[in-house]
Amino acid sequence: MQCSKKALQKFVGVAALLGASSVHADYALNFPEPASPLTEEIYDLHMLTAKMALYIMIVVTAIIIYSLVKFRKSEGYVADQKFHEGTFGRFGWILVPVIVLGIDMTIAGPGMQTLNHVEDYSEPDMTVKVVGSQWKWTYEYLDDDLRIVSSLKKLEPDDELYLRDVDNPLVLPINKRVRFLHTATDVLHAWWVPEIVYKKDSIPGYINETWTIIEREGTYRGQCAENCGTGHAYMPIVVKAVSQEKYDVWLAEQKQASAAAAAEAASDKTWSKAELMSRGEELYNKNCAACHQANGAGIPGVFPGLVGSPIATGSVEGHLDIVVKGKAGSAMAAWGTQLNDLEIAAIVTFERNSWGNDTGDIVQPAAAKAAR
Ligand code: HEC
Ligand SMILES: [Cu+2]
Repeated sequence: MQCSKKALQKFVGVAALLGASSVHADYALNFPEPASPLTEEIYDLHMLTAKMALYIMIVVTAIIIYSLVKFRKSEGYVADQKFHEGTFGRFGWILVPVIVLGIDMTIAGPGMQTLNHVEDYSEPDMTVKVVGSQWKWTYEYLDDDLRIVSSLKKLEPDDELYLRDVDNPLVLPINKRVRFLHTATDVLHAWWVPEIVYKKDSIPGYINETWTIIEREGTYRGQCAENCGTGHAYMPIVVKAVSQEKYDVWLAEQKQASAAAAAEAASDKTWSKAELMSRGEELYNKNCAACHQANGAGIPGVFPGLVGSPIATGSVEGHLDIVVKGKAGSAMAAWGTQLNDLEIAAIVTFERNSWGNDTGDIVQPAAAKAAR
């Protein structure tokens, strides 16, 4: 009795844990409704194989149940010792593989066709380069000279979109053929949005290609599908598909904003410490806190703390150097390619005057420019 009581306690404990767990998932019986011709084909293929598996299961289960009932020993059934001499016993071993092959061919036909469509690299209407990094996505609109950095939106665990929302979604027009070029800056990632596009790995130094034509306006969500380190769960994907008109308006706004930011960074204004600190804090939390932590303490043994660190409290040049150029062979990226001079100056000023670091240094954009 003692034992089963313990087991019961364990069960109740696990059930309570599961019940209290605040992480939500979309529970549905099937895959999400596809929104592009190719994902629709893939979905149909899935339905075809699932249906065939179901039919086979029904037939096999029926034969097993029938045999168990019909030929049971209590009915006095005696096993047929001459089965292999009958016609079925002789030719059944040919018949069964023929049926199996027939089933395989039925799947292989549409399967081949879908594969051909996956590899159909016709001329696109627009191209987006999708770059995976630990732990965010960067989208480069190659036809429009626009870059968007998309990272996890911090939400409370009880929020419906916890771990599924980003600050800047990828915005795309519907009914246009979009080509995605996939690559990564550090380790393998995979950009996967099941409703609109199939999955291919993002590999540092290589370019992979996928394509889509989104047929319905809407918000489509996905996740990185290649285990890429401790922040793997923190790089969700959000694609917003809108009409061409809305897309054009959005694009014009984005271009204007990025031109304004570039002009601001290039101006030879001297920034005050307060301005740099407030910008720096925001940028630090967005870009650096995933590894170095919001309190600057880092994660011992993995990501160095910046509190009193030799570089963050040493020479300004050394500090700018590692932020601009990164550290080869480590997770520390070269931020010079992702942030402008003003942004780098603000972050470095912030790191040098926060969490008890009190170098008093005010780093101006010109210094960041010189460090490139
Ligand atoms: C993906 C994780 C990651 C992110 C994000 C990241 N870093 Fe780092 N950082 C590292 C690692 C790892 C090192 C240690 C590199 C080495 O020396 O091997 C490091 C080192 C540093 C150092 C030197 C610390 C010392 O004293 O050794 C500074 C300064 C720094 N990072 C600043 C930044 C800034 C600024 C950002 C944001 C713009 C940032 N890091 C974002 C991982 C990260
Ligand atoms: Cu990833």
